[in-house]
Amino acid sequence: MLIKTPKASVISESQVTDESAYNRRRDIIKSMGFVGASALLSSTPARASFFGNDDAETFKTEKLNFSASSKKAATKLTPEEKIISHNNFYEFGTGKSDPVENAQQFKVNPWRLSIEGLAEKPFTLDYDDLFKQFPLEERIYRLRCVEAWSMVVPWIGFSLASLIKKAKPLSSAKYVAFETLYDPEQMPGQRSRFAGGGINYPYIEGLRIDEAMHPLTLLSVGLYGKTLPAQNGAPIRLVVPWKYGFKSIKSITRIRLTDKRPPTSWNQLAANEYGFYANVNPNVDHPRWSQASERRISGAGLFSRNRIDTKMFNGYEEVAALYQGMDLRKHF
Ligand SMILES: Nc1nc2c(c(=O)[nH]1)N[C@H]1C(S)=C(S)[C@@H](COP(=O)(O)O)O[C@H]1N2
Ligand SMILES: [Mo]
Repeated sequence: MLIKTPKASVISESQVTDESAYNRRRDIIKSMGFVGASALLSSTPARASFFGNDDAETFKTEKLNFSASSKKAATKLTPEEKIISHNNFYEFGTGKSDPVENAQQFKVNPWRLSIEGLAEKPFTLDYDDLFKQFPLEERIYRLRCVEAWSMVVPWIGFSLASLIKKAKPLSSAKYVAFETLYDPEQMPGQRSRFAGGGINYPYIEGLRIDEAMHPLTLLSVGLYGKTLPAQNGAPIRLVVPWKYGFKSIKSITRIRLTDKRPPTSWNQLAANEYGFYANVNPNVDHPRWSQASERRISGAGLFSRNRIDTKMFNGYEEVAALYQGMDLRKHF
């Protein structure tokens, strides 16, 4: 989300890096089973990766059992190879192809996710519990990044509400705070402020309790029928489809019920640009760009990227009642 303007003298260097990164990404996607990805580069000779390490194993995903969404036929999904190779996950680098390149060795099993704070029955889930404690369902949602691109993703998961209900929240619980894994050994972006885009790790996010309990709010453990790839936030991440993508925090280890509004990572970094609510809103521009439209990442071709109008609440108007009487310019 930070705009980089390279000096003329470094442009040739960054072009070389981009090309190597592109080849590396193509190799990883190929080794994940997307053989078709090679066709994109048919005119470019294979070359050694800038990052080396070409023989390293890629992160393994597994098939999930879930109830399929009935909306599938009606919605044009973003192709899987796009969803898993164009990512924001600053713990693995700030470039769009950094996560797929740098997260392949990420260890997610064992995992511990705790739900704690203002609850009668706090508990912890281990890796297997993430897939077994709650029935899994497919939810096809639009994901709108604050940077004005979007995708349509077939997530698999369960409502955050079912997890929170199980913990029996106290009536004093007004907000829910989320925290991503903190592990600089595995996450290169956490080793320095520069590598991680200035964020003070661990990445933290938050919702009001009524937003958290809304049936659309999902804890996702998979996409396209399988467990999440590392770069998409394995083993478990939040998906709040009516808010900008940065609210959908990845690789969560802690969920805490609290009576105070929790601090959030992007708001800490630039409060004038990223609010706590971050509801998708075509009428409130980012200070540095318009939010009236977005680039929908769709077809597999490099140039099949369409500009479409952005809708209020990303088209999920059923959440409007949550914000009745609030000035959404002030609470952006
Ligand atoms: N921990 C963590 N969660 C994160 C981010 C991040 O950098 N770190 N990026 C956010 C942003 S800006 C977006 S748009 C979405 C992207 O999700 P995707 O890569 O699965 O499309 O993840 C969000 N969750
Ligand atoms: Mo984003």
